Amino acid sequence: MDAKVNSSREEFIEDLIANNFTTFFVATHPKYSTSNPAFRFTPTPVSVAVPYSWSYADARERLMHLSSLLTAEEAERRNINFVNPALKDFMPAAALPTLRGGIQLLLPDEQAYSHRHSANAFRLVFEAPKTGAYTNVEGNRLPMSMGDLILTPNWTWHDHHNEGDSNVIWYDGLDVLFAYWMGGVFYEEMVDVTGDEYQAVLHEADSVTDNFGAGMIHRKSMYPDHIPASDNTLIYYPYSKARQLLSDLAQHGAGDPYEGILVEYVNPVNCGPTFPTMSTSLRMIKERSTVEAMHRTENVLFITMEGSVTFHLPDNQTFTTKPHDVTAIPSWVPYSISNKEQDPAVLFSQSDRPVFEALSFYREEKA
Ligand code: GTQ
Ligand code: FE2
Repeated sequence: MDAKVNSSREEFIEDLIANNFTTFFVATHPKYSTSNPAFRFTPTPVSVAVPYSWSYADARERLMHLSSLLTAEEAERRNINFVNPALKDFMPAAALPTLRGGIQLLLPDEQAYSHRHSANAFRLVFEAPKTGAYTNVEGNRLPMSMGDLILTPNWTWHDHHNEGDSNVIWYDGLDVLFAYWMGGVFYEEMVDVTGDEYQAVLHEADSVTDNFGAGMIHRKSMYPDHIPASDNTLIYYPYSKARQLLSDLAQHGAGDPYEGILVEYVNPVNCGPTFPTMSTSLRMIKERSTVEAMHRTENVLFITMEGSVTFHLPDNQTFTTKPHDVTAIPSWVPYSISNKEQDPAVLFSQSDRPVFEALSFYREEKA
């Protein structure tokens, strides 16, 4: 190719990009190709995010510091969010492309006023007083004890309260990044709708849980496998029941080399995931055992609830976790999880897999 053609091609490309156009040719261009994996179709998914792990001790220290600078009232929600280093410059508070995670604190006698939003959210309790901490979801007082899972589905009113004698700290998981990128975020404060800042307590938690037992089934029994969830009325899953189920399954020899002992929190109406956009599950990895690596099209945040595990990723990257550490695995990144300790480890996970399944983008493959 002569130099003149070459330089006019360069000028053409620069003009195109400067005027907000593009062409497939840029995908193979030495200057532009590397920045454009979404344009040049890759044989398998390449995530915009990177794997990452946040230590609870580091996050908690900053949350406590924040509480000395800001009252719960001033903060609206006093939290520290987990930010994926590859996303921080162009996505708001994203742990993964679709998922937000953070920890939130209420000191004794504090409360966080009622609001509702189109984004689905859940709370997973990390530290709580013996009694007195709760979230009110649509009038239901749902107590917060270590490991309890509380759902605040799309457009449900929720306010948080700490009437106990020590701090309550919980993990907030949301699908709001997905909603944000689609243009689906709506939000409302209760005071603007009703004039009240908080909801009245209309029911206690047993009126929710007594209808559905543990509200969990062994992942292997979920059938059909890929139902998108709609409204889930089971908004409270106490840890004691979930943990007992894992122990029972372990006792009976359950377990899968690629999953460990995996139970999924389900919407009891259709046995589908907890939210249309997010699934939540709890997994036991037995002492001195390893869960083998797979590629999966899901963005998943793991929260170590008990024990310690090591995630093994490509290029010899490893993350070793302690309780309440949060580990992000983007789509298709293969990982194995080993538990080298003398005790079982328990991991909670928050995944956007229901979105992939509903849209027929779900794939998995042994690594
Ligand atoms: O507690 O309602 O971390 O609405 C982000 C958004 C917590 C909450 C978050 C929220 C909440
Ligand atoms: Fe909220």
